[in-house]
Amino acid sequence: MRVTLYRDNHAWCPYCQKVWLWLEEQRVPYRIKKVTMFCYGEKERWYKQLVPSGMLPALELDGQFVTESDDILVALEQTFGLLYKGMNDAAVLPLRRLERLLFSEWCNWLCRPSGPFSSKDQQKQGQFQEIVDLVEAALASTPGPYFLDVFSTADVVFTPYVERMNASLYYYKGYDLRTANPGFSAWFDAMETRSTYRGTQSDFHTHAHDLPPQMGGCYSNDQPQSQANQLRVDQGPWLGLPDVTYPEPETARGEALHRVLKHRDNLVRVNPAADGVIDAALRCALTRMMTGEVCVPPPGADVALRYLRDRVNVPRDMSIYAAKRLRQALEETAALVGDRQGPPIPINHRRDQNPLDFAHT
Ligand SMILES: N[C@@H](CCC(=O)N[C@@H](CS)C(=O)NCC(=O)O)C(=O)O
Repeated sequence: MRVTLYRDNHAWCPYCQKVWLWLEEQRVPYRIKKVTMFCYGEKERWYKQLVPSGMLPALELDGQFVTESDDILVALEQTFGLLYKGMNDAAVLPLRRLERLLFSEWCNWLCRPSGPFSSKDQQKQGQFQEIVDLVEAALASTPGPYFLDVFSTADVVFTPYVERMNASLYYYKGYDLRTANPGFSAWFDAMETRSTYRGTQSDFHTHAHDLPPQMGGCYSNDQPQSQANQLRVDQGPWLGLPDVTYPEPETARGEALHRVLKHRDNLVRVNPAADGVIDAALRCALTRMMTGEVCVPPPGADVALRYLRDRVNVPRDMSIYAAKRLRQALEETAALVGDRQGPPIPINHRRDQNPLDFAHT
C-alpha cells in the first residue's frame, strides 16, 4: 500500500472528497485514516503532530507527506498518471479558476447575511447566476456532459462544491441548481452513472446541516420556496428531491436495516429518550420499513425517532436511497404518536455528531 488518505470521519470535508474520488477513479489502492473535524469533536493529537494546523485532507505517498488537496492531486498524477488531463494542463487550469469563481459567488450569497426578502439577496443571486452561466457555457462547449471531451480531473475538481451548492441553495435560498440549468442537470446525471461518484455522494439533508458550522453560517432568504424546501428536506417526503435521479436500487431498505442493526447499541445509548422507548420505537420503524406493517410505538417515540431521523448522514452511515427509506420510516412511525420534534440540530457546531459516541460497537 503506497497511499494513505487522511480524511474526516463523516465525509463532510469537500477537499477530502476531491482526493477520494480521484483515487477511486484511478483505482489506486489506498488506506484511509479518519480524523475528527473541529466542528464535531476534538482533533486527534497524533494528527496534530503530523499536521500542526489540523487541516484535512493529507496524503502519505511512498512515505512522503503532502497536504493541500490540489498539491495532493498533482503528486498523485506524477505517480499514478493523469485522469485524462492533469491539474496544470492548459485545458484544466481555466476550469479550475472558474470553479473557484463559482465557489466565491456561492459563499457570497449563502454565507453572508443580506436580510430576508432583501434586494441585496437578489443581487447576490444574480452575481452567482452570472458565473453559473459561464459554467453552463463551458459544459456546452464539449459534445458530452462533462467539462472536457471525456470524464477528467476537471469534473473531480468541480464535484464537491457543486454537490454542496445544489443542496444548500435548494434549502436556504429556494434555488434548484440542478433542475434550473440544463448543463448542470446533464452533468449531475452523468456523474451519477459512475459507481465511484455514487460511493462518495451525499444528500440534501446531510449538507444542509453539515455546512453551517464549517462555513461560519448559512443564511436563508426566507422566501416561500425556501421555507417549503426546508420543510421537505427536514420532514420529508425525501424520495423525489432533486439530490439524486438514478433509479433506487432494490437493496436500499436492506442496507438501511443492516446499518441500524450494526450500530443499534450506540444509537440507543445516544438517544435522548429512555433506552426502552427508543429500542421499541426503532423496532416499529424498522418493521414498517421492511414490511409496510403499521406498528404503533410507545409514547415519547416521536422525539426519539425524529432525533435519529435528523442525524442520519449520507454517505457516512449509508447510501442515499437507504437514508431516504430510513428517514421516511422513522418519520411515519413518529407521526403515529405525536408531532413533537427532537432537539434542534445545532448550527455553530455539530458535537451532537461526535464520532467518539460510535467508536465502540
Ligand atoms: N486549501 C486546503 C483547504 C482544506 C480545508 O479547508 N480543510 C478543512 C475541512 S473542509 C479543515 O480541515 N478544517 C479543519 C477542521 O475542520 O477540523 C485544501 O485544498 O486542502
